[in-house]
Amino acid sequence: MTQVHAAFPTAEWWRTAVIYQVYPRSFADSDGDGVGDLPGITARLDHLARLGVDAVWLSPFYRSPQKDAGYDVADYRDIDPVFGTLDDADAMVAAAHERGLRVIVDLVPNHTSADHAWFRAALAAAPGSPERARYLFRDGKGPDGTEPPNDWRSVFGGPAWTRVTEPDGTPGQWYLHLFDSSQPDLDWTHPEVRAEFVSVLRFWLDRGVDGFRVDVAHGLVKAEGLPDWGREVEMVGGTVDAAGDPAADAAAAGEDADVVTGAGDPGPMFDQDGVHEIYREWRKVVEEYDGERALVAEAWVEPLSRLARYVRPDEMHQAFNFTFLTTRWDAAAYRRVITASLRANDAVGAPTTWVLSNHDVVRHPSRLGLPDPGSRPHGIAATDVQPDEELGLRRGRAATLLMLGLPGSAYVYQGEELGLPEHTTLPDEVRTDPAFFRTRGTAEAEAGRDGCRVPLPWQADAPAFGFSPTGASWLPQPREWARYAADAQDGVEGSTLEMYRAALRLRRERRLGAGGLEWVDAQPDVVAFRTVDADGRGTAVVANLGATPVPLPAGARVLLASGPLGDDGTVPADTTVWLDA
Ligand code: TEU
Repeated sequence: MTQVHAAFPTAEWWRTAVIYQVYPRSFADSDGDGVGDLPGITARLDHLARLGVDAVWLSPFYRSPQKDAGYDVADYRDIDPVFGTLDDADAMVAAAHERGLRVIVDLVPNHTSADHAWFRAALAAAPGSPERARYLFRDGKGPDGTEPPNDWRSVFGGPAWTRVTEPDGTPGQWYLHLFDSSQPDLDWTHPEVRAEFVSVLRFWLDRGVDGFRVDVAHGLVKAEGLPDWGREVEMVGGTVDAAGDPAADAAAAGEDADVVTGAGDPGPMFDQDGVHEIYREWRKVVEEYDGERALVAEAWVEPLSRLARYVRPDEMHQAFNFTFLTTRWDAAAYRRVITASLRANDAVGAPTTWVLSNHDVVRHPSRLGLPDPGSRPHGIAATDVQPDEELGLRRGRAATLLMLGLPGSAYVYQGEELGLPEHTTLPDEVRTDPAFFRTRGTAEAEAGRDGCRVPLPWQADAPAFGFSPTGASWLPQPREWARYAADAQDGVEGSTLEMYRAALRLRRERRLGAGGLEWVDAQPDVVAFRTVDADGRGTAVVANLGATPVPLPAGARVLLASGPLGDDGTVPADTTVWLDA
């Protein structure tokens, strides 16, 4: 046995928390307009308390034209009418706290919406004006400025620059947007931008939120002079160069290059050293408040040792582990990513986080049901190869028990506790993701992220499966989802919902989040580790990622399994068990 991570006795909540991601549009709709809202969330908080999570993170609910589902914020201090009011937000936070659930809100500092008062003022003002200085306006290249200022591409496809028409009607300057053209990037060298976000942090801290998930945390600062890059940017799974050789990037990326899923050079737009200064300032702000408020980095940064720079003692508290999320269904790959994650975070005294699904990626049961299990397409359309739903669910449950047994903090994306698959046959007419529109008809065409954002099924027999009182739903739910409905799984032995509840209960009772981790010798296709709490109580996790059953250790007492075990006391293929050990 090799110990790679030591147990610790007591800890701040964010070191071990299981955090549930609510995607407000799609969680629960109280007023029947087909879009989820804050009163809907409040009314369903008992589901989360009963599930046994520690905290809730909500994707953006701020005032927004919803061009990127709320990640385009027009007013950081108000709620979009589609989601409710500030009073509804206060009521939701209070109701969560009454149930012992902490609340993390989403902060989107890299860009505003084009509808934000600052950007409207910038458009109305002249080149070189103070109003434009808060964003990244530049003159175009070429004799008439008809070429973009540099060669950067948007993460959602197409150029990262859009040309404006000046107030006098002439073709004018260009502004930078790493995402949609409706999401102009702020200039974080500007003191007003910095001051504004500290003020926004305080606004929500004063209202009692427990922390912030920081969107595109690696993007705020750009390299001086905005130099050309000569490459495409693809945030998830790192960067892919023109020659398409991610392996070469990985080899160059440092000591844990073997677990890098493809990144190397982050380019002049990401992971610049200057971002860390911003988070040091924010850390000081949140520490002025009581109650261990936390900052979580959404930073697609690799290798893991580089990501760990965001969670140094005076910066953020957690960073999403996307290297784990993008790991293929392969035991050796899981062993490597787990070891590298724990080592990198232990080196800076931060907890490791674990995540399999969120609102940007194909749901993990569907990814694991693909011919290349665990690969990560940018959405799945009806014309694409379809995942094997049954196999995917089996592996998805096994992956979940593997994840929830690990020390540190884990994220659960709404609906994964129901075993929900991706909606893989949405018609193009209902899609809303800007990545779909910006890549449409190109060689890089993406179905986009709508398929993981379909409203939740609560009741098998109700209109819209109980998502809304009227049966309205902003995206259609597959008819087969009746069998995934929460009420169809409640109290049903072996259901995915009951598996999540049992896992979270055991995780809490056995303090798995604060446990150490030692690898147990096992067959090549098996991930097996043991964790021991501060009182010496051990739990073993055995995940069989191979094709043949493996025997349980002699005398093992099974606590929980992701699927039926063999009559002969074996762990079948694509199954994880937790053992008292
Ligand atoms: O995501 C940043 C990001 O990396 C994703 O855009 C990712 O590259 C993309 O989903 C590829 O599949 C954050 C938010 O999570 C996302 O929802 C927003 O669209 C984006 O920022 C812009 O705010």
